[in-house]
Amino acid sequence: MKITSARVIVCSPDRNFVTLRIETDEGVYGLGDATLNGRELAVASYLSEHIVPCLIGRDPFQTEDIWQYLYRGAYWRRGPVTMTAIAAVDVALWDIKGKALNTPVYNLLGGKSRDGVLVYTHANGGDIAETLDSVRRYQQQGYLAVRAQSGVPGVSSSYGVPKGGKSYEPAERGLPQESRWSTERYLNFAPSLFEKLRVEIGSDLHLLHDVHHRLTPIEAARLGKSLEPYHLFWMEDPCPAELQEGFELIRKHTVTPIATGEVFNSIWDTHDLIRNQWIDYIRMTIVHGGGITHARKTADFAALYHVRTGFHGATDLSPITMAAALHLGIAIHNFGIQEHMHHTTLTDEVFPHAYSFAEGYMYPGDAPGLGVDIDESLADRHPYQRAYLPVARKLDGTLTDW
Ligand code: EZ4
Ligand code: CO
Repeated sequence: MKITSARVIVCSPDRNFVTLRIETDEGVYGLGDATLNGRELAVASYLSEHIVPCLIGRDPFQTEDIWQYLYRGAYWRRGPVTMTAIAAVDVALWDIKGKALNTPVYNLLGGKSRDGVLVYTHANGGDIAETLDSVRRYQQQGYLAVRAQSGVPGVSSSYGVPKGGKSYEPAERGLPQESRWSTERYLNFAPSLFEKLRVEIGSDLHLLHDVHHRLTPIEAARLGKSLEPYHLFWMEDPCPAELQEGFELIRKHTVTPIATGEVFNSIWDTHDLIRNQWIDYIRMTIVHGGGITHARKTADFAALYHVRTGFHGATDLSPITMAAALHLGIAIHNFGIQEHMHHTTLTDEVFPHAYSFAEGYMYPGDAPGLGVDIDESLADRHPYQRAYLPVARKLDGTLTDW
């Protein structure tokens, strides 16, 4: 089997997505997600200008060699643009392998290790009462794990909380929005959110919370300690993780489990965090971390240190990445939980898929390959629109981590 052509499809069915479609001489094609939120066209051009010409004529079954060729062969390694482009190729090739062998991708990764993939979704509200309502709604829909975010009193906008009654979407069309942040107000407020949730909801529901890189290690240590009575499933991204040893300080002070890595793009970003057991869950996504080939290696490395997976699964990860995460998640032994933030109906129509949700778990489905397709005529009717993630400033105007 040979790769005969590949092309990039950029569309915006309610939000931007970049998709790579690889064709073969046997008529089988594969799809890979190449979406990097707010930097979409950089990856599209990396693929079409620099990668696609190198793929023609190669054997699509050689996922390892092609991965090494694109990683080592480029000389310039790592970084979100490069690793997202490599991921798109890698995922499309696994899709082709599955279709050519007439089997779901999870069978090529070791087969099913569990019945279903535990997922969590996002509850949010402007205040504690609204967040409580939102948590209850998802619990009624069958979710066993819910991430809770709430507006912070005295801060005009908060991460994870939608404006104007729409569902929450991190990127917005136009130029970057500016949001506000106060560590002091947040740290004073956050324990009262989880105290109320535990009093009203009880002990069984898994509660998660995303700090979104806003704290220093000692501030995160205080937060983790103050949340211990409410036994969170995890505290996510407590600090920016460029300084991996910062997590050692958090770890010394609290037993609240820690998840990080949604902005990582290589196993090297996880190295110290995992081998020192400073984290409990690794979130590096298939789409931004070099595809199924590299995510599998990272998960296997993590398994040695009792670290489980908790892959990023926000709306900027297309249904192709969601499917890839479900196939990998059902196969690996050290799976922890999968994020599931709902795509809009229009996004789901552009990417028809075999995966499904029932009673707290998701299932990749039994279609050959990844089980996701793209409706290109519908995609064409929703062209790319420039969009960015917000930036955040402290109350005095200092730019801080969003
Ligand atoms: O901010 O996906 O856990 N989920 C998140 C997301 C991220 C966006 C960035 O593109 O933190 O909301
Ligand atoms: Co997050």
